[in-house]
Amino acid sequence: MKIAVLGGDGFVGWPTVLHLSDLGHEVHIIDNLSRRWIDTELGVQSLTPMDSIQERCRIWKEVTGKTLRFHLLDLAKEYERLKSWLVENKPDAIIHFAEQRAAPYSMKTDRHKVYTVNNNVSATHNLLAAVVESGIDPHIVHLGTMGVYGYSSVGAAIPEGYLDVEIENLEGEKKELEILYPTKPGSVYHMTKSLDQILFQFYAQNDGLRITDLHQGIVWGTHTEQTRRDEQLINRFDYDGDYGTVLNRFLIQAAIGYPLTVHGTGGQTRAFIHIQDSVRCIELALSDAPERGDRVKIFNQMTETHRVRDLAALISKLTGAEVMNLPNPRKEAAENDLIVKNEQFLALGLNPTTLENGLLAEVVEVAKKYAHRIDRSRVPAVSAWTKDIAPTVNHDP
Ligand code: USQ
Repeated sequence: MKIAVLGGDGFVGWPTVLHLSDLGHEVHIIDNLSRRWIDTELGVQSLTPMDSIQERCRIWKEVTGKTLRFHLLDLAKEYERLKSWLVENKPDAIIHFAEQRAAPYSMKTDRHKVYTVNNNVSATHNLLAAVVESGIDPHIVHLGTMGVYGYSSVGAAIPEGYLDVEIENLEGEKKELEILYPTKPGSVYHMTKSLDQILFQFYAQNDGLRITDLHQGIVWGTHTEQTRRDEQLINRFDYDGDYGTVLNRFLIQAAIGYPLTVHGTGGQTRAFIHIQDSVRCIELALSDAPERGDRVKIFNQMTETHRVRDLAALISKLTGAEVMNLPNPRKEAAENDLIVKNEQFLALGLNPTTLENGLLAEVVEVAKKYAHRIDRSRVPAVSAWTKDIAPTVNHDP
């Protein structure tokens, strides 16, 4: 297939590009390199040293003989260029990762909220409008988030996107209705992914676009089979308070002797997936495209759930790291349960990589190798969800 990977320079985008290219697909990366600009804005860098995207593509060609094409294009701002690109290139599939993906970054200031909404919602809508206008029929696969569901503990499993409900009509008769699972986003970032769902629903129903939305959990790990092949193919790896995600942060903190930064009681339960499974799920989703006229296909892209304090305890046991309970900079339930259905990917053949010591240790090793690149003062999470929440102070012991 000819596949366009929008956001192909990012943390999940890059390993996906390599995975799909390795499978023999013709892969085009479309990216505005905004994630690299945000590094500059925040004054932090990936733990791992990353080459330019052009250099990464050159190395991949050297290692495998396979060509990756890179197109510098801003999806949210360059609508006409996007449309022309689609008309000229007619991709069979489009993987859409091109959104600002950090919840803390989206809550930093009003400017960051506005940027996240403008960027994410425009990127998605521009893509959908351009696909309709260009008359092509690609399978659009979007990377959404488990966070659209919210984390209220109702004691029931979260279904894959849709909920069957029963309502009573005016005659008092019971009627069945299938609805999108009600969204309850916990940040402006998660809110944009909730808005994306409505855009997808409309364009699937109105224009017959073929769309798959992947509700992904928190990704952990860094290497995939392909990024391991050459030092210069290495994936980016975030440790800072805005972009670093919880499990990877704990592993990096353990590697540099920084106490594990548990927010509040650590009673938050979240869904997780290893980066290797993440790229495999994209492959599986591509193999199971919806037909024109189908509703949006929604998968829960996660393999296991864990409570934050249990993860901290596990890593502490593994590495001897200290655990530190901090005031939570976020507005979120202090404790929640989470049960998630993920049968669709299992039925398609996903063999989950679960949290096992070997892979956890591998991340600690990577972090130790590049520890000299870490600025410890950037480890605390300082973006507060509301003005009355005091930002977490620098607690470096
Ligand atoms: N947390 C800590 N300590 C830390 C960092 C986080 O206790 O040092 C807690 C947070 O308060 C939160 C939980 O860990 O309760 C998860 O935080 P996170 O930063 O790992 O994940 P989140 O902000 O939800 O966002 C990440 C990705 C996002 C993706 C989402 C999937 O950045 O792109 O959509 O995970 S999900 O969480 O399932 O919505």
